[in-house]
Amino acid sequence: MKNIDSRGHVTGQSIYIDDIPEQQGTLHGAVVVSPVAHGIIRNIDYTKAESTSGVVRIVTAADIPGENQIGSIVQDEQLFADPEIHFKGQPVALILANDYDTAWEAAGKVVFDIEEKQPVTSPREAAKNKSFLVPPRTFRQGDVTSAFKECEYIVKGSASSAGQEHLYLETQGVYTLPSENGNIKVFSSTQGPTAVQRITGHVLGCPMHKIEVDVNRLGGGFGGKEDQATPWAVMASLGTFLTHKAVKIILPRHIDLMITGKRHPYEYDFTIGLDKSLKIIAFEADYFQNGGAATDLSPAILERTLFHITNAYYIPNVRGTVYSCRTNLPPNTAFRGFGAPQGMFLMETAIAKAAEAIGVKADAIQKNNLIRKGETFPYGQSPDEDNAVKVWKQFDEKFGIEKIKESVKTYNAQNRLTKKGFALMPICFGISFTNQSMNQARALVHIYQDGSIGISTGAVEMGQGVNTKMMQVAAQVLSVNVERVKIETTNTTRVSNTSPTAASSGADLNGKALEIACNKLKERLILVAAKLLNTEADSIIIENEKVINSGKVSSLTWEELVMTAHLERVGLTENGHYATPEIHFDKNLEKGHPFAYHVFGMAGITAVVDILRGTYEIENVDIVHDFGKSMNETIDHGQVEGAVVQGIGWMTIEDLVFDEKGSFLSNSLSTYKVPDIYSAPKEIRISDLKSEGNERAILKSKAVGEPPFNYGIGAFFAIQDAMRAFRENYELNTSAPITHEKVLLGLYK
Ligand code: MTE
Ligand code: LUZ
Ligand code: MOS
Repeated sequence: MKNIDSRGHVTGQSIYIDDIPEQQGTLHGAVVVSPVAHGIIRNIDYTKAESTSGVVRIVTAADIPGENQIGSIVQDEQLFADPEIHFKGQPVALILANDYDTAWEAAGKVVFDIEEKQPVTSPREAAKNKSFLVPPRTFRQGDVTSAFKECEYIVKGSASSAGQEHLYLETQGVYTLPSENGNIKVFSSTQGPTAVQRITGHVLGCPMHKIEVDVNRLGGGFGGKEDQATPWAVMASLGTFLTHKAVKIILPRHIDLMITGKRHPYEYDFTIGLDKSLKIIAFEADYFQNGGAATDLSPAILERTLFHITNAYYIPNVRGTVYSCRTNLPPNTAFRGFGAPQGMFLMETAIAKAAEAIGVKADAIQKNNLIRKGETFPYGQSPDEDNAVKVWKQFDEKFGIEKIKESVKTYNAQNRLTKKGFALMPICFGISFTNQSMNQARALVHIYQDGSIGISTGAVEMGQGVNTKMMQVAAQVLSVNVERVKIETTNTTRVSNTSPTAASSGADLNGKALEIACNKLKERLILVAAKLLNTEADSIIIENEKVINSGKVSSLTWEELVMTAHLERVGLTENGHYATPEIHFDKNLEKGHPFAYHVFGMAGITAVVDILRGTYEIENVDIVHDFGKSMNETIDHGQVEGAVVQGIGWMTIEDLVFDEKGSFLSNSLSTYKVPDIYSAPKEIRISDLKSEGNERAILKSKAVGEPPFNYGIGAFFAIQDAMRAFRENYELNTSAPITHEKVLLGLYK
């Protein structure tokens, strides 16, 4: 089945927040933001803004009827800074005007009097001051101290990885409508409708039932709208609450870039120890996460880093500690991978450094340490499948590791001014929210009198194709043509208490809930059919819209069956509730079984470096990926391709630059480069791992949204492998991204 949104997207007919027809009298909101990163507000002068023609009202912290607090895990983030400012770009007020231009122009006329304080931007500096968002956490397995004594090789080092801007094509936005009795309808570009509903209620001081959140689709989220779509929705709702008018806020791109959080930059210290046979015996590391000025999702991201510190490997002795450091940057947030890429990056860096010191190729170490069934990750769970090893084997059969290495060698012998490099990147990603209670979902299904079907779930469509997958689930379970199925918007009035669509588990959780609801309806229809055909329920099946009675196709059509059921007063609406079974985790022991299953895979990346310019291209990416039994290969391959390109961007050209005062300098698309069609790999070949799939995955089709992001990490090592072909004594640069500038400097140190 094709993605149902493809046509609308390419013809411009898909509806995003800014495309919703405006109600008469709609006000436009502009956010007034702090001009400095740290300080105390002495005074704010709104006179010039207020007197701008077209400005209707200025909303400040003083107007909040409930609490000026939007923190989700820890309540440490104000909607409007009052009186202390913690990052540059922090919202302090909202200007409501008759049109968009007037609102943003007036926002620029606000005059601040701030007592400035020294900002902190480095996580190591914050750690020195013991300035943490939450206490550090440590995962352990075995005993590293005694294990290091047994090691033949011990390599120590430091590393860092930068942040990353989400660059969803649709910037943050919301449209709120007033309703009677103070009720508010919120159209939000959010991955978390319930978070918007709950926090709006909290700030307005009203129950959640007064707030209806509706999400049609997002023009991309990538985690950037898991938590950080909330403030704008709350501000607009507050505007509607105060003025009884519709309010729209759409962040201009440069404001969105400046004030929203990004992927967490990390700094790392590690020690890795191997025996003579290249088995990794011990690994020890400290991770300094740059959390920014408020907690946001940092504790959950910290946790996912710990779950992935050993990537796809079994290491008997491990100690990893993550420090969540408070700095004066915008609060960093969820981004595809959610801390796992940082964990995997350090593991691969440690392996590459060890390989460099020992004088072997990294893949000799990688291959030798892949995790197998029965072996445990530091958090106590074992993989259900031997897929790490299977992936490696299938990759070698399909693409030929030695063959690729030989061709790179030959190329380098024949070319002086360009050099090729190659790296392998195995991955293993745990599927489930690491917070157990979030692993639940609901779905609502109506079968209408004419046999058509309307489905609602808690899943949010953000380009990943979850709506298409939901329609497939309903059509497959009810065994009807997919044309009969309509997917409704994601709406808190129809489906309540949703987890955000995140952790790659949107399709699994909501699909399972939907499967349950559809099965209940199907059972009921079978009873009706049995009565009509004068037989027992267990001799009836519904298949491709036909009723089959003891193996024989009856004359009863789907439409007749549905209408009869309705006339017989049989309910044609059902709810499904799903909670992932068996998962658990003990935070005191830091052990348990947090994941429904794991997704495995491996990429081989070939890069070409221009020796004179320091520029590079990613020539090709070969992948064996564990889709389970993919329910939609077009969508799933699209997810892998998009994720790979995004991962490569993080490791190569995307460079966030802040100055020491906490100002974001690369806040335009001319200074912050994301991969475009020219810098994307010339070729991506994807081979599906031969697999039976996994029962915990929807229709055995494994979650695919985030895991393949991590393949991009291979580009960091492939590029430096090419550099070593030019300069034999080149030492691995462990600071990502490996920009063109760094390559040029590294070639001619
Ligand atoms: N694909 C597109 N096109 N746009 C997105 O915003 N977000 C990613 C991934 N793929 C994203 C995407 C992230 S961060 C997640 S967690 C998953 O999609 C969420 O959707 P799923 O749970 O349905 O896979
Ligand atoms: N969000 C979250 C996530 O709240 N918990 C998670 O475990 C997670 N994992 C990946 C992406 N988002
Ligand atoms: Mo994705 S980072 O879980 O939204």
